[in-house]
Amino acid sequence: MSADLFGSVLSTGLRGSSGINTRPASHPPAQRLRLYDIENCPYCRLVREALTELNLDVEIYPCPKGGERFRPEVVAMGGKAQFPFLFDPNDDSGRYESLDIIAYLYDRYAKRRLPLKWWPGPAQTFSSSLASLPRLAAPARARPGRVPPQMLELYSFESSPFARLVREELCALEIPYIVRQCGRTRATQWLPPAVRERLDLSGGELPNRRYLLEHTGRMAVPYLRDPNRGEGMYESADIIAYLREHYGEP
Ligand SMILES: N[C@@H](CCC(=O)N[C@@H](CS)C(=O)NCC(=O)O)C(=O)O
Repeated sequence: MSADLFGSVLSTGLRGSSGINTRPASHPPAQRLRLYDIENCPYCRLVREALTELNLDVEIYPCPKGGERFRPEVVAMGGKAQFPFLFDPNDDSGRYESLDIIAYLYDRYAKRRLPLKWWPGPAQTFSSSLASLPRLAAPARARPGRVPPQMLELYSFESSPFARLVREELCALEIPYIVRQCGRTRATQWLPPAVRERLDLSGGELPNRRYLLEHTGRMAVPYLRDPNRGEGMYESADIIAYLREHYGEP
């Protein structure tokens, strides 16, 4: 296991089962939400976990340190460069503050009480800060990259240690992308993909998981779909190499 992956696994472990299991929102938005974030920001992680837990696909606009691509949009919309910032195109509203954003998502799109785990907000923030530590050495500052004409799509869930490595690259290159949520709804989905395939347990009722199974014959994350080049691929290392080759600047 590489040091990078080890750090990412540690980060996942520090958040327990957060950002993995899903109970889909009962009233999902008509238009996709937009999250301006920094990959290793502890506050942003909490919001992304809640989005996985509600099965809400989201457009991510990465705003790494030193980034100049999307940070000005946040300042223009909300008045300051603070992340996370959620823009909801369904009512043209924008909001800062991770815990407020999470409360908004549950209230507006799930129409249910905030789950108990979110009540001690500062404890969640503290644990998310610990989870950021193993990734402090990861490349986090903006590097020159090109924005694809059509948004890339990352099939994943927040706490996948492999998906995190891909998101770190997308963030550093300031490439916007759509997260296609593939959270788990059944205990058998915790088994490794190869075991599930052998036992014919792949799939599940969530549309994005079904999409992968139908279009690729497998269900694993991360999976990157690039509509610009008609490509789709598994394996975090291959995805990162692909991003560098096609969207990084030499
Ligand atoms: N209380 C806020 C804290 C947000 C915060 O401090 N975010 C940091 C990133 S971790 C930030 O926006 N820093 C400014 C910058 O990166 O330029 C929340 O929960 O959302």
